[in-house]
Amino acid sequence: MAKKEQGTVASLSEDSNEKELEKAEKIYQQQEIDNTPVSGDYTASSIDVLEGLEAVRMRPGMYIGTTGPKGLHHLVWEIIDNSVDEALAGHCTVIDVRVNEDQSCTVQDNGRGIPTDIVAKTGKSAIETVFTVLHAGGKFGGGGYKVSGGLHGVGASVVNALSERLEVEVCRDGRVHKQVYLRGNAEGDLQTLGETTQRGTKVTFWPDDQIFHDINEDDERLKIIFEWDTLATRLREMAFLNKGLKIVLTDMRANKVEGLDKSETYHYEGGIASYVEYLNDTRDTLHKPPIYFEQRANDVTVECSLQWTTQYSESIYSFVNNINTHDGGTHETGFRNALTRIVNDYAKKTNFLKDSDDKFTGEDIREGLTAIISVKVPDPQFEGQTKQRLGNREVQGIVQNIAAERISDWLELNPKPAKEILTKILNSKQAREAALKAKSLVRRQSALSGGGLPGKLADCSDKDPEKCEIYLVEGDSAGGSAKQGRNRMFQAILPLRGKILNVERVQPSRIYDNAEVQAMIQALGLVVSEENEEGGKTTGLLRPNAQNLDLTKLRYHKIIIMTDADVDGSHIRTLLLTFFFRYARPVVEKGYVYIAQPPLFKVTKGKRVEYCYNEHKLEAVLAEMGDKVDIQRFKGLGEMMPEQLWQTTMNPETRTLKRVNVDDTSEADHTFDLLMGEAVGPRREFIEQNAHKVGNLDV
Ligand code: 28G
Repeated sequence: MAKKEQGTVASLSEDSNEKELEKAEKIYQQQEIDNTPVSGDYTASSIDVLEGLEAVRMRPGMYIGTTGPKGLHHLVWEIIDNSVDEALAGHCTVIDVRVNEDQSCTVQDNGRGIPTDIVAKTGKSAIETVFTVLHAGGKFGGGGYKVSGGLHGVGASVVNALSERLEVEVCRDGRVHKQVYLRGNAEGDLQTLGETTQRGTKVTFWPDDQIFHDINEDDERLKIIFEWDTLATRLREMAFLNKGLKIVLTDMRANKVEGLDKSETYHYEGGIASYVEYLNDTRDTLHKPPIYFEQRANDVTVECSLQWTTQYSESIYSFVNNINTHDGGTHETGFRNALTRIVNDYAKKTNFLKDSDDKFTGEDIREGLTAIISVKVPDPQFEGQTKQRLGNREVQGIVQNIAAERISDWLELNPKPAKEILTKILNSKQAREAALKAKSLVRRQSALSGGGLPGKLADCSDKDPEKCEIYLVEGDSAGGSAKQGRNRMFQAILPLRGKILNVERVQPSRIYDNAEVQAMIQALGLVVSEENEEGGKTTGLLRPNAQNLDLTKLRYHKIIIMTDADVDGSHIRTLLLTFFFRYARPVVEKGYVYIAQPPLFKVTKGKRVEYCYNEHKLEAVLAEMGDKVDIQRFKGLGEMMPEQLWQTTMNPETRTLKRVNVDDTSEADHTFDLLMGEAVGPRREFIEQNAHKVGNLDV
């Protein structure tokens, strides 16, 4: 069997139910495989020869990232961006998005319609220019914001190049105009079809199978199709970020299969304040409605909304020109600085903090806070490895000034909720101080008992984190087999006893009280670096959603969760994933967390032995081997011999690992609240709504 470590999907399960939830599974998005076609004789000199859209078909990855699922959906985002630009210009109020039965996609807006007159530079109509001339990187005709990919608002030609067929219909000046393209080339001239009283643009495209495909476990080529949840999440977000804009999503495929009208409308007059309400809908809030303000300064529009909850995690999401800036940047820094300063000033002024007291730290203040920061910047500079951090220096001061003034105003005008908020903040300050004391106590104790590693860890001999892996194993008996079966050079084993703490329901400082969590923190080397008062570095406490984990202290770059393939096993896996997502998210984001895939069946015929990892594979093997075979079903890891466990699940040459990866943090945040949090009603509802999808899950 080939070595397979490309990730697939991890799943979560509900407490006492054998129900795997597809939506929860979406938290851990499939790791993208970049199967961009490689053209053998593509050399520097041939770049000059490449004309127009051929370049896009030759190197699709350069324009849309990947030719996997992400790239396919990127086509929709590019087309929608043009409609959103038309909305931002004040001419479009409704965008209709449809996935059709034949796996094509239609986007329609009620904007002005793309002009039909000839553009001097190209000698073609504006419509044909938009769809056949590549405008990568720059702004075109004053329309469209430039964003991280450099394509935003000018990507229609890229979509056209990567579509087997694309049809555009424009209603403008009382007439309907239509043109069809095949793989980027106009099939004929722009036609005038007839008269209309409507205005707007409608585009249908059929993604090219020659470009887009995926690969499954058996290395078979698969067609990629549009996914409802991916489209719904992004379109909902778009509607939140552009208040008043109405976006309708309809899945015609579902309509055919189930006879249902699968359609959702996203339309929020409250904009990002509605977004905060949506994110907090399962949390208890300290005040209603969320704080909201919008203000413009020097061509930069700043929009913020914030609301405190009784939770412990901090959920701050920032956007620039409707694009999520996962790594923050100057706008987020400006917001954080303003918040810390203004809350401390107000606490002093109202005598909540005495002059002799230590100030609140930013983290004290942000505990339980949900906030959205959305800025519109004419010429954004994106920095960092993934270009997801805003770099424009001038934006920091602008956001800082606006946020300071408006948050301060709100506190002055709302003394009652302000007091609730300060009480909560004081509480987190005190919990932090108490936990720090307790932690240094624990550290002193463990130093006395010798070394910082937990006793039940069977460590590996190599010390290079890049080469090392740790198996987090459910139960002592499986832990024993794993210890005997492993390669002790680079594989460490940490057996975990019983249920892991549900970190979603305890105060952050209490996670250190739990023995299993404590063992994991020590074994993995989960360390937080904080700046102290003197500007030096000290070790801090793990905090939910904190980004300051010191990854250089991490002892293994493969953290492999190995649990039984049953209800308890999947519950333990969920609890572990919750811990990593909340308290060590950078580790998940780096792609260091994996899920082991132990076999479910062993099929023996004479001397031949086959291990099967799912029912589908079992059927295939049985069909191939014919009758009178012996089938053994493994009920748990503990049933396997050490050698068997090594061969099927731990040997890098033969095992399959699933890599866990988080694509959409805000949606994952929301889903974890739902699944692991305190609100029972919404959780039940969520499970009921998603239970029917259980059949097609990959457990
Ligand atoms: C439905 C799917 C995607 C669009 C417009 C509207 C205009 C436009 C689009 O102009 C740039 C600028 C002038 C030629 C602009 C209409 C000004 C006046 C527009 C879309 C190039 C293109 N009237 N709506 N492009 N022009 N919707 N939706 O693509 O010089 S693209």
